[in-house]
Parts: sequence; structure tokens; C-alpha cells
Amino acid sequence: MRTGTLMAAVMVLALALPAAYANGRVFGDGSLPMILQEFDVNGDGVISEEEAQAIREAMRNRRRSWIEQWDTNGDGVISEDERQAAIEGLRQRIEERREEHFTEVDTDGDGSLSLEEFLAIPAVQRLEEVYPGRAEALFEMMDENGDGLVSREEFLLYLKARIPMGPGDGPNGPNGPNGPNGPNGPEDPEEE
Ligand SMILES: [Ca+2]
Ligand SMILES: [Ca+2]
Ligand SMILES: [Ca+2]
Repeated sequence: MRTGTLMAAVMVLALALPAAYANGRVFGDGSLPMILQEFDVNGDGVISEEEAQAIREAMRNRRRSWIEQWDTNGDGVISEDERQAAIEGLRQRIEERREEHFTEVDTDGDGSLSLEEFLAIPAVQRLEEVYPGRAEALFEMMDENGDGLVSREEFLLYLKARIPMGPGDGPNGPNGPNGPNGPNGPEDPEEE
């Protein structure tokens, strides 16, 4: 049931989050989840009532602008077709971002990633720092046909299969849970 997912996620964000984190409540180990950090204006690690209001406001605006975007015929209702179109649009955007990401990391522009190019990706370097040896194993996993290179297709295929939520892995793609791609990974196992 993909159709309800988008709206459901928006509703959850709009309603549940601010309520849960209002009143100066501290999250988990005391650090705020990323989505809330940007609202922790004074940086004390706690969402004050005032900051919680700002969150609610931002969520409302976001939700409104999404609805405006989806309701292409302007009747104030998101029809099934409009919902599908919105999801399709998001899917395309995600794929475009992934394509761009590949182009960025394929530094010699030959259309495939060498191991060196792969290891030069900042996110991969971070992975390697935390789990030494992991990056190379990952590269081999992505290299489906085992020719020692990760082609554009192999790269995209891998992202599609492993990271359905979106290109938060991209250097410029902080995958804010508020990103419209968040609740709408192109892959929804229930539907396939
Ligand atoms: Ca409509
Ligand atoms: Ca290359
Ligand atoms: Ca390959």
C-alpha cells in the first residue's frame, strides 16, 4: 500500500513529532535526531516549547506546499492519479540525484568507478574509517559482473536495491527525514 504512505508520513511528522519532543524533552542519549537539530536554535540539545512551535509551523508549511504541488488540477483533493504522479516525480528525482552522484564520483569520467575512485568518495572513506576493509568488500559486492569496475548500471542498481530511502549517501544529499524522498523510496516491497 504505497499510496497512503506519503500522506501518512507527512501526517506523522506534522502531528506526532512535535508533540513527542515538545516541552524540553531530551531524545534518547541526549542528542537530538538530525531532523530536530536544525530546530534546536540555541543549540542546547533540547527542543524548547518555542522551538517545538517552530517545528510545527515548518511541518504545516511543508505539508501544505506538498499538497499544493500534488493537487495539479487544483480541486483541493489529491486524487489517486495525482498521488501516483507525485510519487513518480519523486522517484525520478531520486534517480536523477543518483545519476548526478555517479557522475560526480566518476572523476575521470570514463563511465565506471575504479576502486580508487570509489575509495575517494567521502562517505566511503568514513565507512572505511569505522569498518576497515569494508569499503573494498562493498566495491566487490557492487561489481556484479566482476570486471573490477563498478559501472553506472551496477552503481544505480546497488543503490536501488540497498538504499531505497534515497540519496542521503550523496555528498550533498543530507537525507533529511523531511526530504520528500524519505517516506517514498522507489522500492516498496509490499507493492512489488
Ligand atoms: Ca486534485
Ligand atoms: Ca572512472
Ligand atoms: Ca562491473
